[in-house]
Amino acid sequence: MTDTSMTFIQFLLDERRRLDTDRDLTTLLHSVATACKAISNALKNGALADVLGSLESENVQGETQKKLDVIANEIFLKRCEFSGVLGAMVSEEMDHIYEIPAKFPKGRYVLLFDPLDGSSNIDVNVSVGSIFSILKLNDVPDTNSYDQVLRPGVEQVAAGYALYGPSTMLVLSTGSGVHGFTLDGNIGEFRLTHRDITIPADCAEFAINMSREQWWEPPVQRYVKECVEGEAGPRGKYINMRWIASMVAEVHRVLMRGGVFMYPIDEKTRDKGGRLRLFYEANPMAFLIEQAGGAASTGRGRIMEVAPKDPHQRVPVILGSRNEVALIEQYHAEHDAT
Ligand code: AFP
Repeated sequence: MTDTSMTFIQFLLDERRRLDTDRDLTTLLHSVATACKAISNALKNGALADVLGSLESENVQGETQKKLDVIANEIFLKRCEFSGVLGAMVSEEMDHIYEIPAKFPKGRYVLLFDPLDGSSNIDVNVSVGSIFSILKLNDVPDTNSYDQVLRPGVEQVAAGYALYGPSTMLVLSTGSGVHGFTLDGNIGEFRLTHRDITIPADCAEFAINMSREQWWEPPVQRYVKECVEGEAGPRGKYINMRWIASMVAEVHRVLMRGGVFMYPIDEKTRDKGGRLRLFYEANPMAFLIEQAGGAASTGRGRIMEVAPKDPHQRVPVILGSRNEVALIEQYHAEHDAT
């Protein structure tokens, strides 16, 4: 059987044999993949299934919820609680830690997830995704508080995302490289299509929401200005720009062809600590990017070393080709030294 025909569960079983990964992790990842397949199915009918549009409700972030935000969250909860290996779940869409129902066995794993990231793109039919991060605790956690799950990103044992784009892909790392799987509609399974994804150390593409330029810190303004100056500027080369407003799609592009994605702190987000959430956006993406040979920084330090104080806390995000991230960190250090 060649790699390209290997299904997701066959890949997991192969990793378990080769790397002695935990049987319970295999079970959990299979449940996550099933949830992503179900979400992909819920998305594809769009307006035909009357699942577009917003609800009256807001999530813990104070953001208006799309119908599909709630649908995707429910799918993750139902598909993953059944695995019998989870002690708790934390979701972008819920303000409380999710207690696994008593009818299911519990385990030491904790699943952190953003069930549908980029959901403001749903109604205009632009790619969205699901992001997940997995921690393994020493004991089944007490879900009366978040205390036991407030662990830094360096303690993740696995992370990944599903990208609901022209094709549906699942990208995963369990700490031994980054691998991509494409959903085969003929058999309803993810199949290995991208083994050992690696990011070029240099790039000529950046992604940032340019409309926020006036609020950025000086080192970010300096970096972006030099990118825009292109051949005539200090970079001496044309540097392209992209902005999809869907983190999963941006990170996937960076994994596929290099580049840097930035959602830095700015005057408007400073009081919240940034825009993107540490637990279920920044940390899992940082895990993948580092596993693929890239770098993931707040601008002043490694994202995965940020000590979490709240499960919904936000953090500045600068990730991608490692030499580019290093340059941006250098600009922050030079600015802070003045
Ligand atoms: P939504 O889930 O509210 O669409 O936010 C998506 C996101 O968290 C991330 O996926 C994007 O990179 C970023 O926000 C887009 O931010 P802008 O709205 O400033 O473009």
